[in-house]
Amino acid sequence: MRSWSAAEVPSLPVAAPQVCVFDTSTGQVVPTEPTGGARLYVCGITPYDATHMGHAATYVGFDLLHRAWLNAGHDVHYVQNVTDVDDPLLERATKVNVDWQDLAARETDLFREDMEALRVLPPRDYIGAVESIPLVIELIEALQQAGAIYQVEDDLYFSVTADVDFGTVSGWDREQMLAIFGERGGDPDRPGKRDPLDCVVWRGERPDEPSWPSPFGPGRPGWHIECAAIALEHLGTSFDVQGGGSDLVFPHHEMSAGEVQVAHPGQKFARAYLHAGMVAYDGEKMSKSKGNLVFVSALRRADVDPMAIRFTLLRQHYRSDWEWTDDLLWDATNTLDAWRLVVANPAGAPALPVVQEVLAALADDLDAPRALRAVQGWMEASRGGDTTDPDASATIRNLLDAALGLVI
Ligand code: 5CA
Ligand code: ZN
Repeated sequence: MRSWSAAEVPSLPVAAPQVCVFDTSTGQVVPTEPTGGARLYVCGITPYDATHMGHAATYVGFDLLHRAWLNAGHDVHYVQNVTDVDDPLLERATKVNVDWQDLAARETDLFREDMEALRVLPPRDYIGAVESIPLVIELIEALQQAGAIYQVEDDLYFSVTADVDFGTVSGWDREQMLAIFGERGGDPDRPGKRDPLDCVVWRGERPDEPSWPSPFGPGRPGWHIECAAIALEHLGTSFDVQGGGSDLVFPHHEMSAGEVQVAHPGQKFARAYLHAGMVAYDGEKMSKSKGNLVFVSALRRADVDPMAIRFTLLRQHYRSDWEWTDDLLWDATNTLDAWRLVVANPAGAPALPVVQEVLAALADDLDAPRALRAVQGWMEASRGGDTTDPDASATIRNLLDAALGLVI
């Protein structure tokens, strides 16, 4: 699939330190140690509605990792999927009476525009589920060889017990898993399953649903195997970071990891699993299914500066759960205006210590709020009359752009 275009990343006077991130599977901040380029997979959208602030926060969060690695001198191989065939997309297309492919294409285009406006650096490989069906079939065949697949009516299931490490991504116990599996696309109560937690990898053809031919009969891919197959093909095993929102910890990331690890015994799926916090609105998680949404595209149409949207998102730590309010956006808009007035003067307080502090904050589990506090301190010192650094403003503007994707 076509990705979107990249904003230029200015170079900085010093390199960023080694990037450390909070890994869900170990519950610790761990150093990333990319060898031969950093490899990142982030779960992409299911394109049945426009990009909301929750999506935007997640992708801006991982954009900080992308930028931190670039600033540390790594080449970054970033892969993202588009779940362009799945139950929620087909259900919405039927409900609004549009062709599911047209709906997916339209919403994916809008997502690309939103990402460009927010200066989120694009993935090198932007890959749809539909175009990856041959990869999914290949992975299911490998899992069959490993004895980890069985059939229930026309559907194929992955046996979670085949993965000796099952449960180590989320760290959840069975009870927690069973409590949530049904809410997140699973079918724990289906008769004929060997384990209630087993997940569908190939869904046999149903009337009025799209299907593709396969050695297992016509059907379509299950959700988790889509990301497993795409990540495996484009990044290999043991890539550096698997990412997404915290709603994907279980079952999605647990299952994707299990499927790859059973097909490739002895290998890890990813070295670290990063999860962004959930953005709420009106007291509940912002979600397409609940309809409590603030869309990036709607704000853009209302002439809101996309940098003010990005600034609002950056003021929250990527791992926190928080609630979007219009006041946060207005406050970010006012602060940006004030910052722009300060950098209109080329001279300011010494910039180099700020560069170092911002890069250190981002290398320490992508702490954008700490980075922004350092910049705020520089703004106050400069506004207060410290003009000892004649080119400080240019350095600070480059820093904001390179490290935080903010153009002021
Ligand atoms: N296509 C799958 C992933 S393979 C999917 O979850 N799509 S999605 O459109 O529902 O979500 C896209 C990304 O946004 C996921 O990483 C998800 O975790 C994240 N996300 C969804 N809702 C929120 C929210 N309210 N706050 C933060 N992130 C969110
Ligand atoms: Zn995914």
